[in-house]
Amino acid sequence: MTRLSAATLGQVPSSVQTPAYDRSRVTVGIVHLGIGAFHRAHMAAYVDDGLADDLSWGICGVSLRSATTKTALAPQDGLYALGVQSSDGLSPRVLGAVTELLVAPDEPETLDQRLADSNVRIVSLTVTEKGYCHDPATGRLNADHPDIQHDLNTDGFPKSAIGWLAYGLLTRKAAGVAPFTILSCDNLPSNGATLKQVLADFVALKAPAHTAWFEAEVACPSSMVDRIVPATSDEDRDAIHQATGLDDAWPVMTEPFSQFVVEDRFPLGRPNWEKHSVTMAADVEPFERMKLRMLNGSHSTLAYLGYLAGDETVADTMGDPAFKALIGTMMSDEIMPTLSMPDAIDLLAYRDALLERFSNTSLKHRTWQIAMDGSQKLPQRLLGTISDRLASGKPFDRLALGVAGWMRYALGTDEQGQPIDVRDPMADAFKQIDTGSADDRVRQFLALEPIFGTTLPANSLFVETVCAKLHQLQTLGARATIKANA
Ligand code: CS2
Repeated sequence: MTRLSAATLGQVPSSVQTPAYDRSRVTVGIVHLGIGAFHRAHMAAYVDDGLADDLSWGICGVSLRSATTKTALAPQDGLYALGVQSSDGLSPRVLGAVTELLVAPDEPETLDQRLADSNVRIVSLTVTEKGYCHDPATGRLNADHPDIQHDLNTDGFPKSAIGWLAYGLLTRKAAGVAPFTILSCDNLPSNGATLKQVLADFVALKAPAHTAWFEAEVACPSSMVDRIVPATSDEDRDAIHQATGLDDAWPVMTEPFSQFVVEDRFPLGRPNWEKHSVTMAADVEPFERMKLRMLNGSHSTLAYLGYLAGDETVADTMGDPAFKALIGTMMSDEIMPTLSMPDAIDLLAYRDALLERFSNTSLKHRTWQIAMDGSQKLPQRLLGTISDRLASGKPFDRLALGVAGWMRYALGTDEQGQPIDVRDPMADAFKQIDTGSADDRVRQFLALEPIFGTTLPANSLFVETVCAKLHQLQTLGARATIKANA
């Protein structure tokens, strides 16, 4: 079988879109930390579009831990297929924007050189919520995080994304090279500002003499990123092989929808994204909040309750009319009133499009995958919305059910008594929650301050509502609870 690579790219059928530029002339202008499936299906596609106009924005894709992406893609010269799946079938495209791959722990010197290179003008990152090593409730650096402790105490190369960003910035400063622009592409509220604060906290501890310079000179624009990208399966690899005639060790699969809203603040320049369907905006925050609360808040609620009810994928959850109604009403009645959007945005249409996207049966997006890292996701997906509802004296029952669903899931045993593989940086703390009544358990969960802070747990209406929902889940089970709350 022939493997996809620069040498075999010409064998791809003409119906499959391939890079519309001379890849051999592309130079690296972007270093991306966290070269996982999401980046490869989202930002890399916009960068690929822009390379036809300017060859100086190639991507050096960096893995901060494992070598699996490089092992899969280096023999393919960084090429891979993006499979867009809709009810009309699979439409693949080969992307060429990633021209170099690095594994930080294996080749730190090369990463150091790249970050110092004045041709690199953007360092972007998709390291997931936990990669920010912060306290999700406050948005500040968790200086006790083991990787941050390592990075603060070493004179050598760092481990964390935060450590690498600071390292790269300080190296450039020492060499008189202007700082790169840092573009966060993670699902965090005000992701640019959050990143800047976490980095400022780090710089204040690591290089206090440089805090004023960091504050004044380093730009961290915010972005709203949206595209559903399930983990790739062997079935997907087979489908890509069928469609392209070539073997691809790690294609990425996605939906037709894609959205990228970027705050336009790039002191050293950027690709001409506005020509390629990116919304360049002065203020991204309303879009971020809309997406985090509507899409991701719904996703997490679907993931926890759906997993407990035995739904393997998000599309399966939408197969239950009561569940679909519950999520639709949660969005229109409990989330939408908390959002204030520019006039051109029709939130009801956005909601309906989300229900459609969640119903895409050709995407196998596992509830278990979305359920991961709940401790890092809950504040921006559900808790902020609940705080706003409480402040305006409005009901928040379905949102509270989402929180109770997370608690029921995080207890680690499903409704058949089988263990749940709970992946979360705080999983050890969940194991300490003992088997008491629903009320006892809720109180123990709410004592986890990095997630809940101190204000919500002191609100008796919030506590009572979550207790009632967890009690319902424990006595009726997830499927009947969904029906009762639809
Ligand atoms: C999902 C997101 O895994 C998750 O937590 O909610 O990855 C979601 O698919 C994306 O944010 C969609 O843009």
